[in-house]
Amino acid sequence: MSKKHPKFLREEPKRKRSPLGKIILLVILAMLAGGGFLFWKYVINNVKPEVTIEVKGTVAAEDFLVEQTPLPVELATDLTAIDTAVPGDHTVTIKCCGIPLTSTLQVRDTVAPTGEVRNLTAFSNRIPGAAEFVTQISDETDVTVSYSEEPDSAIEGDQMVTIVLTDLGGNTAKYAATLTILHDETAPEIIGAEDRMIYIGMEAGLLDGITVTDDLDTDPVIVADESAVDLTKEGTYDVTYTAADASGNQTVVTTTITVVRDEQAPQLLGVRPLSIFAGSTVSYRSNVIVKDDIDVSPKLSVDSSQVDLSQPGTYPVVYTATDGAGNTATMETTITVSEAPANFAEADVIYAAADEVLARITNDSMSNKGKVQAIYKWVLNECWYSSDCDKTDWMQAAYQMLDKGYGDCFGFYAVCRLMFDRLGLPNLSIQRSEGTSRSTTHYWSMVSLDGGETYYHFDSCPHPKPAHNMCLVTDETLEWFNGYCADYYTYDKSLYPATPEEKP
Ligand SMILES: [Ca+2]
Ligand SMILES: [Ca+2]
Ligand SMILES: [Ca+2]
Repeated sequence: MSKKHPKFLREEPKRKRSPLGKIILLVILAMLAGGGFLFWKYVINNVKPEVTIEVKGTVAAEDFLVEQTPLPVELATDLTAIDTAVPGDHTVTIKCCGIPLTSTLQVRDTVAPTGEVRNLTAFSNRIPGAAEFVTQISDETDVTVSYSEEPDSAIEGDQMVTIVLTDLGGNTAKYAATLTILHDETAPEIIGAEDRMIYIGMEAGLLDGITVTDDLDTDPVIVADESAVDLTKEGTYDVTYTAADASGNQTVVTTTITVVRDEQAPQLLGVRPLSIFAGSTVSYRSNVIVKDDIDVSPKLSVDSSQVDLSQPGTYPVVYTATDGAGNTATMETTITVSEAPANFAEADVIYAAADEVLARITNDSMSNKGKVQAIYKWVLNECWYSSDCDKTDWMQAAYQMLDKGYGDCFGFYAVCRLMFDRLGLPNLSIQRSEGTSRSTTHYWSMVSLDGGETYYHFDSCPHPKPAHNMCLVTDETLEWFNGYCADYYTYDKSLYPATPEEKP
């Protein structure tokens, strides 16, 4: 028997994996599969497709992950650059293990706005916008205000309106309010627009003292059109005032402005030294008048601040006259206060005595001229001349004439002055100038019959010269009398108005 060579007999053993190898292989495969799964789960699929936040909310990188992971995760997008105050979508890139993955950040406004509304009253031509009803709005985004339905301007009175607040997220809130519509068809009224005079160099102040009122509009407007006025040039110019209410009703008033030049100070007339008894009252303004070349009513002010009427003494009194252009004239005089005598008569007693006489000799139907003539006649008939007359206080001298019926020229002047005052007739007191050819003084009055426009001389004191009447006479008459009786009526004419040339 032949022996097979083992070389040929021996079959190739089948190659078999060892169990350990299989296990290792399986483990490797499992590891690869698991790694892939983990990679998919914790890297590729671990980023949320979208993330939603409320406006003005905050968001961080981990908010984009489905599951938190120890793997390196970082934001490739700068979240601070995203405006979260406005609703919108933003692409955000997150790098997981260096792999960029995208998500969408959804910024949403889901909360409706809130607000406070008020009721409104409006004119039919000025229907307010919806927003005017809203006094306060609260929301995280911008809110628009609208009517749910436009108001009907034809409806007079109240109507309900619905105000709608809508935010950027489309959320709405509705509020009810009352709209009261006024139909105004009456134009405003302009008060105080009168022709005026303005001095060159002064502010026009065209709206000074002018008011405008309206039946319904509490705040009507007024404008003055002064385009035609030249305040630097004398002349008369039109000024048009236009007032309008909120409904467009208009009132137009045209006035004229006279621009005048006034550079001359007013004239103070009748200022002279005053003399009274202590305890008496004094009216500084009576017997003083102010005349101006332009201003028909210049102002008079009196500074008697240094006077003490209770203490005998001589005090300064300063008169200042000011015209509308601001020109002023000043005159200083004195008031002498003397110790009152025991038989001093009170003012009310003196007034009563004068009024009693006036009631007898005058009546309401008489003209001022008639009343002045009645006084003149009464004095001539009822009073007699006596040198016994104290000149310290004209009121006391007047009372002596009324009570006892006598006095000197001062008494005659005083009692007539008192009666003029009681009748409200403007009058001035005149005293003969010192240093004339006459050694004595003399007193008389000027009296006005026309409220202070013009003055005439009046002297009721008897005089030996026959056939003269000094009731309401002119400057010329006084001059004529001086021709017979030198300096009898010589006085400082600069302190008194000239009389008219004709007798009244
Ligand atoms: Ca909102
Ligand atoms: Ca009106
Ligand atoms: Ca003047």
